[in-house]
Amino acid sequence: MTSPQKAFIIHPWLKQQRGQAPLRSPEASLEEAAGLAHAIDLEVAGSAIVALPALRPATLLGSGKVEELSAHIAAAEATLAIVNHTVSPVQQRNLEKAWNCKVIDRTALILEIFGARARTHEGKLQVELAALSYQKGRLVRSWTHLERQRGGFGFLGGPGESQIEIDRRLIRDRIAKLKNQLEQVTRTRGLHRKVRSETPYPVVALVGYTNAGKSTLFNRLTGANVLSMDKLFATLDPTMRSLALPGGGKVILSDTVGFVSDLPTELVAAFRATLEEVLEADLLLHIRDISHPDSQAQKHDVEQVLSKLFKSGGVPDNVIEVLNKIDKLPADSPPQGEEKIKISAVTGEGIAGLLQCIERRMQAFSERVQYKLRLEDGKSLAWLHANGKVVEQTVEGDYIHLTAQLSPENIQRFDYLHAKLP
Ligand SMILES: Nc1nc2c(ncn2[C@@H]2O[C@H](COP(=O)(O)OP(=O)(O)OP(=O)(O)O)[C@@H](O)[C@H]2O)c(=O)[nH]1
Ligand SMILES: [Mg+2]
Repeated sequence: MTSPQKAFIIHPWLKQQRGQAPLRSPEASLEEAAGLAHAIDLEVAGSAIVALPALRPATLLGSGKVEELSAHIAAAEATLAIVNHTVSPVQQRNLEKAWNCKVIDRTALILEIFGARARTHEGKLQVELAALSYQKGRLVRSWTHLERQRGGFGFLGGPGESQIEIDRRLIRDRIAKLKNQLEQVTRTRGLHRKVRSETPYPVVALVGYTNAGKSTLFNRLTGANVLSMDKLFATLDPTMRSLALPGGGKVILSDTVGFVSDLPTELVAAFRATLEEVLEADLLLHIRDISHPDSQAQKHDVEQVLSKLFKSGGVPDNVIEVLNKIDKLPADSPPQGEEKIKISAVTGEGIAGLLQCIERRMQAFSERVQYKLRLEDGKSLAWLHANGKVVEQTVEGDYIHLTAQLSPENIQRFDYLHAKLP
């Protein structure tokens, strides 16, 4: 067995951020970066928090710091430096020269983890797309001044076409191909989803920060055997199983990729299809590791991703917060979230209450009704979407025909409201 690669982690801490009350301490951010490194089996040989008045365009950090760190990195015998920030291609090259080792930024690190984790065809396509989008952006900026002229052969692109243009085109072609393939996978998935929406089972999705315990809970509830481990981003590919509720109802439970602060935009874009599953769920359980020192900051990050995904400017109201890992809380810890659901996915404490809560919420979709609305009646349509589950919707002439699942109370409410509309 080869010994793990040694990495040195640097967390740049901007002085201007120190004025605001930060959600995470720089120490916590550094620790999370170390967790990310562990997730791909790197050995953390050393680390540093670097306080900065401002970021330097050429080297990110000040020259004195760069030199000082060079000695630390050498002493730690690290062959890789991870900078827990965005690093421009120019900065990366300069730092690599100064430190005589490979330098990667936070985005590249997360991409590496995702690359190592992807198992399904779709997952692999998504990660490759994200990695190429990242690379494309870097190619453009980093190579422009070292363009190599290919000269006039003419068979490797047009005469005089530079290497950078060829590379850029290859990447572009590959990206286009990947997007095509992904679209196909997504379409198939859409068909599956349609089949699912015809079965009257609502979908409940587990969301939350990475390592919060989503897969552990998923396994406990469904008897599945999804990999759960004490490593960030253990799950990448979504999994679904049916879950029988104590009152006899049934839902489809979905486990999926976790979130992390500053999720690279390339990844969010590439994982659209996976995240869309979350968007279409009837109910979201936001699983939180309540024993984590940064629990509050993690909640904030997850809610930000959710409100971005839903374009709602806030947390949608079909989200229930579930406080997990209560078995890890010290006995004398202050009570938190009295009205919240508290569980331990490991010991099973609180699970019965959670199931009851899911059941109660699912009654909102218990009756199937059909409506015919005027095309311009956006208000009624929006109401149905907000208060029930619209399973089918077709437009015919001036009318929308739709099938929805609603609670008996909401059917009455809708009939009342709908009748009153002009
Ligand atoms: N003590 C305790 N540990 C838990 C509990 N739930 C999960 N864990 C542990 O937390 C770690 C992460 O659990 P996972 O279920 O893999 O977390 P996840 O949310 O699926 O993580 P990602 O797939 O990375 O997003 C594992 O080591 C679990 O054993 C709990 O209720 N109590
Ligand atoms: Mg998981």
